[in-house]
Amino acid sequence: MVVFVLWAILAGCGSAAYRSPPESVPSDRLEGSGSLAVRVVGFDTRTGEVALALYDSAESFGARRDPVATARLPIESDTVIWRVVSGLVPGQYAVAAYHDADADGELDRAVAGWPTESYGFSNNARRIAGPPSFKAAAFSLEAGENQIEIRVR
Ligand SMILES: [Ca+2]
Repeated sequence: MVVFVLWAILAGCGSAAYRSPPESVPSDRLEGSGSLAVRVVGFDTRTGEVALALYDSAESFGARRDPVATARLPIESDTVIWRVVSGLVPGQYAVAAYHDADADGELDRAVAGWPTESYGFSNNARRIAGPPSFKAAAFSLEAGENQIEIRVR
């Protein structure tokens, strides 16, 4: 069950459309809003893609539904940077990421259900079994530019 939930959260990565701000307002100029850059490191190979999802509540994080933004980015160097410049409202957010090494759109799992592709969360939150809580993975996004780093493993 716990493993299933982890899988479900990670499966949400890259599965929903990116919510862009109104076109008439440059996204980085919405008053009081924040932008986010997520550095992802720790890839054991440069194959495939990294799938990412940004959540703004414990409910959406726990249910891996309604992410604020998602992305799938190729791994062209040791570091992948996801720039989420979308007029984010300051507050608590959490990011889930996994290395889709074979680019099949899924987090590969062993027969027992445990992920065989590397993954990580904001704050590098991790538990031995199952996903971290939103509280453990959440960070405060402030107005202006924000940057976090996630190490997948
Ligand atoms: Ca995969």
